[in-house]
Amino acid sequence: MPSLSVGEYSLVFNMLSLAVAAMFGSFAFFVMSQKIIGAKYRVSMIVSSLVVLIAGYHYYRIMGSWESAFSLVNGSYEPSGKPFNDAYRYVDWLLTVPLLLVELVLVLNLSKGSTGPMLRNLVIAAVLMIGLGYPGEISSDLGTRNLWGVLSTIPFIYILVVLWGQLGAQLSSASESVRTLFINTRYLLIATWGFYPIAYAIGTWGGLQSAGAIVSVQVGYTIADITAKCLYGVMIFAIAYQKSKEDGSLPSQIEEKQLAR
Ligand code: RET
Repeated sequence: MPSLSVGEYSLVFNMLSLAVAAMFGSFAFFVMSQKIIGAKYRVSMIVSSLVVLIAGYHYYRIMGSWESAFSLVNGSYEPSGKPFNDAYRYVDWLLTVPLLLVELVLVLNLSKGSTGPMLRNLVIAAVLMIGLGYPGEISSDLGTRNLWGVLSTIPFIYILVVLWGQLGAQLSSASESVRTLFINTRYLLIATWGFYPIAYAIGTWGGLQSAGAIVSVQVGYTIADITAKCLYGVMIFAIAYQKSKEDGSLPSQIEEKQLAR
């Protein structure tokens, strides 16, 4: 670990703290939101809640690890000798990426036969993507980082192609408002998931183990995680709400029907 200026150290610390707040805040919202959508879509929101709860815990631990990896000496943050634990992030992705895939595929509400095999392939690809990325992440050798980075990109592209196609296939049958939501989800998916390899590449090309590279990678992954988990969950909620409204399964609509009887 290099030594960091107070500004560099604090930028990462404050971003991690923001992530903890965003994850736990989203957890509360996703739990409560289940009451106002149709029963069919609730599993999606339960999965969203799980994702942000797991991530909130991991961010809390990452923050602790960041704090103990440095100590303030004469106005700058020097490495304390305790390693900064990058494994929290990867273990977090290992758990949350498959859950995010489940969440998205469920809200698509595909036919029973096609959901299972598609999810299985996506989850295998996600595990490969993360498992292959980790040896590169913890290496400070340029060649090793590039090799594992490229290998990890293969399953990454597979996931994006499948999801992009599946979301696209829904467009023709969806109503105008659900279609807009799907189109936005597609862009959100590319923009947020695409951010991870970019942050990784900055870590590789921005001067291995330099202060700038380490700070950029941490800030980059944190912004990507807040978007991919919290904002994404809100998009899934919006789709679930709109679809429930259209098929008349909103709890408020059911209540009205019962009153009218
Ligand atoms: C790595 C290594 C370099 C190559 C690629 C990567 C992709 C990581 C991704 C992570 C997504 C995480 C999400 C978490 C949300 O909970 C591993 C950085 C392609 C896409 C969506």
